Amino acid sequence: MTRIVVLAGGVGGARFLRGVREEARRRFPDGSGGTTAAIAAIVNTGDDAWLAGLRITPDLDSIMYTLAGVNDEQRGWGRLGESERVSAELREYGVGWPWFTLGDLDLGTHIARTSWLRDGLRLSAAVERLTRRWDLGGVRLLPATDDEVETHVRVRDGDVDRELHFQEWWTRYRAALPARAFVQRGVEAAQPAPGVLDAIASADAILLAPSNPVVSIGTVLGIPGLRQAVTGASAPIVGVSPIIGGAVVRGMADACLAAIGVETSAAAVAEHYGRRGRGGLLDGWLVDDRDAESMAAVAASEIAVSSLPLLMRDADTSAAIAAAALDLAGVHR
Ligand code: FO1
Repeated sequence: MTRIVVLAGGVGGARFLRGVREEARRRFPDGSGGTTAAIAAIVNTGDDAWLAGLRITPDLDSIMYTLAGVNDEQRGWGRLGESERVSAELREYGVGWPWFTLGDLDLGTHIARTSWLRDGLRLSAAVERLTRRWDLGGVRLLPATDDEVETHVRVRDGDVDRELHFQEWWTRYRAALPARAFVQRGVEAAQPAPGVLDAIASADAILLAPSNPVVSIGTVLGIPGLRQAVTGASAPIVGVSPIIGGAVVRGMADACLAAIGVETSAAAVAEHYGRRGRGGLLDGWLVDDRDAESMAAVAASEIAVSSLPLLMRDADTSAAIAAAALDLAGVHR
């Protein structure tokens, strides 16, 4: 059985995982439309928050809804056919964040998760129960950690420094307040969630989804022991550039890159991840055709590189990217 591990954040991670699943079905068919491959997503939980008494886990939910086929493809988050009657009531009561909408169907997920957490389940157990309801086509979702590690953003607001929860910076201020630093609160005491280290150790390929390199992939790798497990694994590590044509595809990832002094380019992100064996992660790197000029720089650091269209329009384009990543990882049929 071929084991594929994907480190992922929200929307980019969700679309890429849909492609990995589709390509696995083609490359390792099980004869009934599924795949014999085992796909495990190790998902960022740094965007998570307590809101209106509920535990919200945006990246896990984006991936779950997308793989279940019930996601709002246009908006990029939340449920298809959503309504917002409860959130209107919450706003009237002044409960929660008025700039962060919890849809009625989405609230079903948050209430179920929170009730299980209140019963004493760990996040990974709650995720397992939530995903049991949907058919994710065999993809296993693992939170990077069960511990509450939330990303906060240190911003300069006028002449004062203050820290905002990532979601406030991202959704209320649209990342417009210049970020001076990202802080993962509580990360020192955090541990990888059950199953994470085993999945990494037994992987045949480890893929970095085209998610935010700083607050998604970076946060996953920042969980103590995780980066070492990944760089020490026997599997090749291949990343997919989240930068296309020198720009980010969606979201405001360039604001995050700027905050850590990384140029918004396919080559700069590869350099940021670094060459495996030289303190970095990458054995391979996929760039978009529009960034083909960056291939020489990446190849110069002995990272295998190939180019193809990286805009994930649909399952086919996403599957083609997954195919290129698996090829670069040397995982063939
Ligand atoms: N993003 C927004 O821009 N506005 C929202 O009101 C919003 C609500 C929301 C509720 C649940 C959820 O899981 C995600 C939500 N998001 C919203 C997206 C969220 O900020 C992103 O999915 C990630 O946290 C950033 O990658």
